[in-house]
Amino acid sequence: MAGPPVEPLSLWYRRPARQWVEALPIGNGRLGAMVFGGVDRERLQLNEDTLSAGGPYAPANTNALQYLPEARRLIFAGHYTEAARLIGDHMMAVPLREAPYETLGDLRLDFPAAKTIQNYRRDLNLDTATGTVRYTADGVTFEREVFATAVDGVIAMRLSADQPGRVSFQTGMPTPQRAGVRTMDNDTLVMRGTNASFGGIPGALKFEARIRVLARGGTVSAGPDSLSVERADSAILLIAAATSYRDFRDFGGDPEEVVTGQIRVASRKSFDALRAAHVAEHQRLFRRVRLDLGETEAMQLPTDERIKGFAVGKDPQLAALYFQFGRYLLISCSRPGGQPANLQGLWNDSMDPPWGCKYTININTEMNYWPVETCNLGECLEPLTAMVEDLTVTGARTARVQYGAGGWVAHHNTDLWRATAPVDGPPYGMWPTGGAWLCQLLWEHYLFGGDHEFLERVYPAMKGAAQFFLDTLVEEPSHQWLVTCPSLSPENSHPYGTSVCAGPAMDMEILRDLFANTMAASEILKRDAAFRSQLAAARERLAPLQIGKAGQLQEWLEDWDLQVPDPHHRHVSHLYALFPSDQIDARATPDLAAAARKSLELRGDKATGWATAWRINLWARLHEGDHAYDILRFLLSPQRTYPDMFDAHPPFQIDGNFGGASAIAEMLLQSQGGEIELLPALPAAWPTGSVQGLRARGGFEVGLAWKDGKLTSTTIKSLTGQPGRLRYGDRTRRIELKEGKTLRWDVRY
Ligand code: FUC
Repeated sequence: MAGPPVEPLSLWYRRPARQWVEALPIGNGRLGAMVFGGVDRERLQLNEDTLSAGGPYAPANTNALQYLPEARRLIFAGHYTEAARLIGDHMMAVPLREAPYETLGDLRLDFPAAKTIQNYRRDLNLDTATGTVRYTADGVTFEREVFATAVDGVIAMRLSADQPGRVSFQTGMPTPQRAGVRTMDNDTLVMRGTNASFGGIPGALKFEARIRVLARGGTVSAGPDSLSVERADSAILLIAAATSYRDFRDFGGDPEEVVTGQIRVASRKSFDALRAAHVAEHQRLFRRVRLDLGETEAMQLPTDERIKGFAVGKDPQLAALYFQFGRYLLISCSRPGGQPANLQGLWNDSMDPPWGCKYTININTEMNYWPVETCNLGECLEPLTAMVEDLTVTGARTARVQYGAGGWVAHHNTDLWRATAPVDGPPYGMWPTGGAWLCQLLWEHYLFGGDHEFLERVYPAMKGAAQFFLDTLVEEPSHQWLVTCPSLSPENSHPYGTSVCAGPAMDMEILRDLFANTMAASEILKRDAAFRSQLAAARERLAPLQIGKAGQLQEWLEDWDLQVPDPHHRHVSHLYALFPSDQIDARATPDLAAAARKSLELRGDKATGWATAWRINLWARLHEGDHAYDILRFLLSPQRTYPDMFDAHPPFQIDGNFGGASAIAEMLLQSQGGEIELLPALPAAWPTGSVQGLRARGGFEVGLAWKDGKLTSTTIKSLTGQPGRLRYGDRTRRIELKEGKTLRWDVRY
């Protein structure tokens, strides 16, 4: 029986994947594959990140504006279901759904049948971002290595054997797309197709995938749509794919030119050279953070068995593996030039995936990017930044058409075509604060890195988002607070038959951040003083955080929390103020922190994958390490983690992986509210350990070591030369380091 791989940061199994959530993901930010590792048949399920349905479209509802005053009147009069009906009839996007993201198809390799299989193992090495399948069939040991390289743009796979002339297989490329497959030049498979339509929007994209087989020894022969390799010593497969998508307005790219170019360049390099460049690029990002939570015997077991045992056993390294898997996934699905991580990152085997496998921006997309700064992967934010820039264009139209407002707005979802109008139905879609929340991630990137040019770049997006709300906030009748209306507290029904309402706490919290951040940015950039005062005045008048009669943080303007139809609802939107924001802080605002805690208790610990991950981040912010860990045990159980470590909503949704990685970082280091707090929520389950390379606001890189639950040493490197303050328990220490300088702090007891 095969034992574990040498590299402990590996996922590994003693069986091929039987279902998709057992297969292992690889990706170069744009092109991805799920590797099944079969013995008779290898399956690589392929994705290209611009292969969505449809083409450019403008879904804003041109009738909506005339109904806006009536919708507001009904809401303020307490006629919520009537308001929801009116909104559903007249104010939703056309079409009502957005463009789904779709699979490209599969690469199949069929191998000659074998009688006996021994020592089977497949693994995914997170440190080299390489998948390996190894087994002995009838006495011959076969090996497949596969990776997706961001350097050369292709997926490369090598098939080899320990005896000459034993590598034989036949290829196939099945796909549910409208596409044809043919062979070329006796060594290449070409798939050409056009994307699907959706909701009356015709498919506008062309796409092409190419697979070139380079065999050493043996023969390669071509049939009409498949290649056969017979008795080779080894073979290399190079896989490229592209669509004609250039941006949300332009689908005139030439996919053939892209893929032929990539295959041509990659064919001239050896497999080892491709791999060396790939590994170096991956490790440039991946190796920035090291986490050691201790090692136990459980590490000898395959990953799926460890997931089954995590909740009950002692396996701290599995939490470290989960953390690093989150970082691995972000590097693999969100690189400059590609699309942002969607609901499944990059990996989807369906033409009709859950929630369209696109961008749900009322939590899920933001959660995907929670680990980006703390876990030292700032570059991976770039696709999201670029998407927000697109949304300022499409969202300006939605603001004008549906609200008669300036600036830009994005509701709860978007897609490849950057749709911004309210979709799916009033209780989900009628929420204008999605774009504003995305802007918070851009500001955080500035806080963590101090990149002035970046702030220059994103300031117009922040300003435009704020402008929309200056133009659309309205006075609510009881206190004359400024509120959003119509809106909702994401997807949670209040006691009056719908979620549609005015001024939910989350909106107020997001806008307090958006306005404060935009004001701060305008000051740093020395511009828009008059606009800044407008924001300050409006911010003062936003509805405040309120504590309800159960001592909970109120989710709505009214104290409805105890009368809701679903008291354990997955969304904990009003707790945005505690995490990811810092408006509620365990030390600075203890009363509000107690209220947030009460709300968390009322909601309960167990929820869908992402909602479970959010709860862990929140408990970490309350400095409750053991409680956070307790919920992590649930997240890392088969109920919320598939055998391949993908998060189970269920079904698979990648946000839980990213939220979980973020939560582990929050347990070890926090930097909101002007202090860098060391081990703020360390659970008893991790008494001894160390971490290097976590990032803190103010431009710091932090290393920590602890023993018997106590911090022993800290190294802190300043990347920007800004001053800061360290905290460990009650001890604090001011730091002033020049840019690039490191300080070591050994705590004495
Ligand atoms: C939101 C959540 C669901 C799901 C979907 C993609 O609507 O409420 O749980 O995650 O996004």
